[in-house]
Formats: sequence, structure tokens, C-alpha cells
Amino acid sequence: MMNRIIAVGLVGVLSALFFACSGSKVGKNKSVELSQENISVTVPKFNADSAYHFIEQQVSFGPRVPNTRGHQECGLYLEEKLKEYGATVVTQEVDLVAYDGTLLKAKNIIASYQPEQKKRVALFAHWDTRPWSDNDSDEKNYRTPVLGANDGASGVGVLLEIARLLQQSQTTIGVDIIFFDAEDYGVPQFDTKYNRGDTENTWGLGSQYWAKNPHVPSYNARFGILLDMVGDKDALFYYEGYSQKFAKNINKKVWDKAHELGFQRYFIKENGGYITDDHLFVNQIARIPTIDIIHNNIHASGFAKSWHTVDDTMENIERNTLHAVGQTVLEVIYNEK
Ligand code: AHN
Ligand code: ZN
Repeated sequence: MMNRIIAVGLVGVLSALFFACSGSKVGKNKSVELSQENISVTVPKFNADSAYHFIEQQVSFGPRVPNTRGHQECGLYLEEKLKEYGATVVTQEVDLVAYDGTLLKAKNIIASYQPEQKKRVALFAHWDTRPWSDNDSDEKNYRTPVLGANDGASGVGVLLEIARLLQQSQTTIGVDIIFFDAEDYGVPQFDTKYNRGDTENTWGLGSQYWAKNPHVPSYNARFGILLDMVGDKDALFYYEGYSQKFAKNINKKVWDKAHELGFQRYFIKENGGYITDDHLFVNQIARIPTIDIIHNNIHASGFAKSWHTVDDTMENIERNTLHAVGQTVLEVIYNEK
């Protein structure tokens, strides 16, 4: 009872003060300040049709294996789109050495929004596709390149849609969208000669290069988010092991946001496995705390059923998954102050 009287009394005094001052300049400023703290930012609506279209466009070039025409043409398409959406675009063109000595004509594509802004967030995906379907059930398909609707194009498609929206309304912080090349050239499962010992560094060649040679000297970002295989109809995202190790708070931030938005069907608040992916090198070498939103169902076969098979096609891509991931990432970056 006592507490309630004090509470009512306080409200009375505060509102009296407010009304007393509201006609003056001081009072007006005060009320603006107060209300601004409560105003939530307007976050754009992610268009999953648009993201789906960007995936179709990439797949239309065929496999994007380094040193092929499909790769080269798709790279130019991505650069063009990012410029069209108002980003400052730079590329890193470099010969990277694959596990077997093959020289890969690789290209990292980097799109910056508000490049002068010191406070930044980085968003990553790989745009190359795997030269081999070495996880296919049919051995005859092992040497067929992956089409990569999910493995490659999905993350890029979601980020292109985010780029489109970033042009329409600014975030407070600066944003870099980075498409890594040569992620998926890791030693094939069928290659007994090279498949010995530690093969970790045969993956993520483009991200390893960027982490050692960032596009801006001493580049830094508050945190990074990697999107990998974010389009499958049955996608489930668990807390990936290295993400937990290097950027636990970012995992929490993103999964909490996803649940707040109603996407708990996709974002499972349980630990998944450790996955060698581009974010590992960004964490270890560039030392930017970076998470991986990656489809990895620990209770089933692991990655998507179509992973590194000839079935990684548009048929397995679902707009609902793209929407859950895209809207969650948008909410996170637009709320960053
Ligand atoms: C390994 O299989 C070692 N890493 C998976 C990273 C990856 C491949 N992401 C897409 N394709
Ligand atoms: Zn892959």
C-alpha cells in the first residue's frame, strides 16, 4: 500500500513537472529526448521473392567453379548488382593455390555502405561453387560440379536483397557485404592422395586471403555474420561451434532476435557441430568475432540432403527459409547503434 501511494505520488509530480514545462523550450527538448529512447527503428521488410530471384540468376550461369566461364560471368553480375544498389564496390583479384597446386583465378567482391563510418558490421557469403559432387549417392556423379543453389547462391541471394534495401534506407552503422571466392575447393572426399592429415586450410581460400589482406588496411568491424546454406526447405540453424567459441554474444543476439520475430522453427537454441568455414579464418586471422548461420541438422544427416550432390538445385530452395534468415539479419543490423 505504502509503495503504491509513493508510486502514484511520483507519477503525479512528474506529470505536473512535464505539463508545467511543456510550453517552454526546455520542456519540448526534454520530451523529444524521452520519446526518442522509446522509438524503435524502422526495419525494412525482406522480400523473399527478390532473394529467390537473385539465387535463380546465379544458378542461370551454371556452376561457378573458379577458372570457368560461369564463374567469371557470375562475378561480373554480382559486381554490377552491388554497384546498382549504391555500394562502393572493390574486388580483390588474386591467384590462389588449391590443395593440388592448381592456380585459381579468384575474386573476392566487397561492397561497402557508408565506408567513412568507423562503426561497422560485416556480412559474408561465398559465391563460388564446388567442382565436385563428391557427396552424391551415385559415384558416377562425383566429378560433376555442384550447381550450388543452396551451397553458395543462397547466402549471396539473401545479401543481395539486403544490399537492395540498404540503398533505400540507411543503417546507423556502416555495413560491408563481402562475397568470398574459392571457399568450396577443399580436398574432395574421393581423393585418397591428398585426403590425409589436416585438410582444413584447403577450404576458404578466398576468406583466408581477405583475412590476411583486408580491402582496407587494418579493417575492423564490431562483428561479422556469415551466411552459408540458408535456403533449403528443411533448414535448421544450430549454434555452430567456432561461432560459440569466438562470438558467443553474437550468436545470442541473432538467435534471440530470430525468436522474437517468430522464427524459432529454424533457429534452434542448441549447440551444433564445429564447421570449417569462412568464419573460422575471419575469427582466427582477422580477429573479427564472426558467427556462421549454417544449415547443419545434428539430429539428421548434418548438412542439407542436397549438400555436394547434383541435387543442389532451385527445387530445394524455399522462400520461407530465406525470409527467416534475411529478416533476422536486417533486424540485427538496423538495431545496431
Ligand atoms: C567442410 O565440409 C570441411 N566444411 C564445410 C564448409 C562448406 C562447404 N560450406 C559450404 N560448402
Ligand atoms: Zn560446399
